[in-house]
Amino acid sequence: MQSDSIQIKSVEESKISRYIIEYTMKDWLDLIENDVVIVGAGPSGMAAAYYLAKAGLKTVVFERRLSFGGGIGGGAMLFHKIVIESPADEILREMGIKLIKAEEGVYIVDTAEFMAKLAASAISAGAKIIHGITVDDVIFRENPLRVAGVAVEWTATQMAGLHVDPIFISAKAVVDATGHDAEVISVASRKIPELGISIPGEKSAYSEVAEKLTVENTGMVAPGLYATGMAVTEVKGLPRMGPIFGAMVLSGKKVAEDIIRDLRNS
Ligand code: 48H
Ligand code: FE2
Repeated sequence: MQSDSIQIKSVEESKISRYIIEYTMKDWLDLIENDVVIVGAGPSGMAAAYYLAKAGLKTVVFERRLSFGGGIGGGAMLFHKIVIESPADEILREMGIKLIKAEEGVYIVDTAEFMAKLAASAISAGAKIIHGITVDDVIFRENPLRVAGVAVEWTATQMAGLHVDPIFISAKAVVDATGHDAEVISVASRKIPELGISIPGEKSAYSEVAEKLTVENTGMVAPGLYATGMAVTEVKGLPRMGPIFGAMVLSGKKVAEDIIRDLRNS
């Protein structure tokens, strides 16, 4: 069967498979060693990835799901608008995200546009985002004591409950951007008690102070291990802020600035 109007280049099935495997494996070989591994492609993780990659650091984001955005897509009660307040609007403007002004310094954004353009900005800046991967442990070193990378596994393998060992990925800095559960810091605190991390857990809502506290407390929690976004509220015992996202992108920017400074000084 041949059509006269459209000439689509034919590619054999075996070639399609070869290209996919060959180019995926090239990437994976390159992903073994990184400046920064970010766990979670929510608002804080993607904002961090954008600023880290923009500064020239080799940055990879591992995301458990097959989508970007974390809690953005669900918004509040599944409504498709979210609230952003100054000065976070500057970050969104930089990424070309449309803002509707609700009042001085308070803006409304579409969830789909926010997710898509955050991801596009991080990728265009040079960050790699890999979907369908769950981080379930960290690598550590003694003398000096530090976190030196992560253990990764297919999310599908975990969901199937199969006993499959992970592979290890090294990084000079690991960022927990996993949201409310602070999964990476939680596993590090449990399995490496020498790090001295104790997790008080997030408090109930107090939006007016929560955002400022979350951004201020963003940063290193142990050598090589950083918290951003809602992971900060969990690890530092801060109140939650509800469906407002300014602090998430500001926290992502702050963790990036801290890592850039720390890696330059080391
Ligand atoms: C790989 C993982 C793993 C893992 C989780 O929840 P997120 O959106 O996180 P933040 O902190 O960037 O944003 C929080 C925001 O969405 C929110 O919930 C707010 C502002 N709440 C306020 C309130 O009061 O409730 O994204 C985390 C991402 C998700 O995409 C997860 O799938 C992913 O991380 N993830 N990926 N390995 N172990 N754990
Ligand atoms: Fe939340």
